[in-house]
Amino acid sequence: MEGMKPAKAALTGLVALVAALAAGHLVAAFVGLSASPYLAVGNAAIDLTPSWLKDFAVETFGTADKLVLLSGMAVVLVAIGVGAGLASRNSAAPGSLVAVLLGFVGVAAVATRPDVGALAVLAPVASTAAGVYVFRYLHREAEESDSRRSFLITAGLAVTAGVAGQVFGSRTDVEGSRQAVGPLTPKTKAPEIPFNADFAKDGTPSFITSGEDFYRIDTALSVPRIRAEEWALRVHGMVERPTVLTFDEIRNMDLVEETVTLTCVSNEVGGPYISTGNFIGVKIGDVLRQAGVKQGADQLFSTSDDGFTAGSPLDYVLENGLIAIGMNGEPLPAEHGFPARLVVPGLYGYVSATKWVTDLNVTTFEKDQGYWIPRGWATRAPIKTSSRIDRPKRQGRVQGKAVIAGTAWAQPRGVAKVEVRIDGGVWRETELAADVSDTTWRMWKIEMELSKGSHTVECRATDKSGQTQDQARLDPVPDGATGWHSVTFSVD
Ligand SMILES: Nc1nc2c(c(=O)[nH]1)N[C@H]1C(S)=C(S)[C@@H](COP(=O)(O)O)O[C@H]1N2
Ligand SMILES: [Mo]
Repeated sequence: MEGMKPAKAALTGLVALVAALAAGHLVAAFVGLSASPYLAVGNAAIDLTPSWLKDFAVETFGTADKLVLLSGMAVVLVAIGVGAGLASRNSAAPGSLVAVLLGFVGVAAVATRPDVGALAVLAPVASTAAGVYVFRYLHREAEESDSRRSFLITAGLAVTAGVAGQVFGSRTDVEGSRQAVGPLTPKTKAPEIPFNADFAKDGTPSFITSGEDFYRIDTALSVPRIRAEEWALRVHGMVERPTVLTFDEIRNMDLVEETVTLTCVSNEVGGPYISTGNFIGVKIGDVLRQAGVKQGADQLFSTSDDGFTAGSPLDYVLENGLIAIGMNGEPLPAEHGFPARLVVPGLYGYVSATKWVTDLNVTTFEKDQGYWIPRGWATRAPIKTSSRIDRPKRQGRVQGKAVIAGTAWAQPRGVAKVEVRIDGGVWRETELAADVSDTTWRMWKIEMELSKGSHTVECRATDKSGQTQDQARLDPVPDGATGWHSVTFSVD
């Protein structure tokens, strides 16, 4: 045998690879989409990524980090597929071996996924079988004069299988389930947001963030798709009466509505990971007191459907935490935790705000550690008093009088004062927008007559306990960034 032409050999590897991924994706549609080898390997990679690399990825790509990861994996896989094809010009053995080895990686990744059952390994097994079979088949066909047809048909079948998997896998009708929830009527409504709670006209965010604009941070490559009818919340651990609550049981309890600003610990100074919503739900305290918290417990350990965990100080969440089922008058958006999530004003999201929550374990900090703790983040993380300049933008241009505006937050202490200074001069107090609640952000603005040319503005907030935000520049790791936000702009 003289060996296959390189282009054809490469194509053999590539089509076999696509067939393998597609077969896995199709089977995953029936055993849980996150069993799809591609997604499972991606998710495993996220969980295994060292903290420094993860921090780098978030810093560099922001919330596009997942897209970057999936694209990077695609590039690596294509290289492996092409390489395996090229290495198999004289025999199908090397390519078959590569398919089996990739299969092992897939099985290992799926077997360690917390959100799929035992049947899930069928997906990577199907992937491996399809990869080996298609590779050997195309390898044989390649010798025929009319091999083009076989390649086209196989590639077509593979793409169809992959698309079918995606369609079936996403068939869980989350939207339908959200619609079916109907209106959520809180017994106590959040106070009406006054019209002067933001300075949106002057460049601050609007006080309430819409579902689409709400920042999104999570480790999930595919948004968990859970119907409210199939969802339940287990309450257990150091409690007298462990219970399981259905969605209907929760919605029929006394619902409260609270306006809360959520904040991410990985926000850089001046960063965007902060938003405010009207959350509807039940007090965590109501649920836990019904279950009867035992002496000695100090942590509420919450777990999501996809295996993310967060540990919150028990005393604090008993008083302040919500099991939220609604946001801004509607059931939670799927990306923000439908059917239910935790919301604890005053704590960063990673130690409190578990989305798609399915399990509440009353425990101790000694015994259990949340997802981010072994990855270098602090166990206890109250929100730091902070402020941000939203206008002018960096390198922005201002005509005439300069309006400087932004937001400040210090949940749950509340914001008492925001000051700005220009070019390191004297601090000047800004005008604060209406004070909605100590658990929300507060907008501010100031109008200034400035000389033409370049200027740098800095801001700093003081909370209601009298604490002014730290000037020292600290990175987000391990418990939130500090430092004054500064923006350089020019006056024309
Ligand atoms: N299931 C799950 N819940 C999660 C996370 C996650 O990775 N998985 N991330 C947390 C973090 S770090 C933050 S800041 C908030 C963000 O909530 P949002 O995406 O609704 O804004 O969710 C928290 N809840
Ligand atoms: Mo976060």
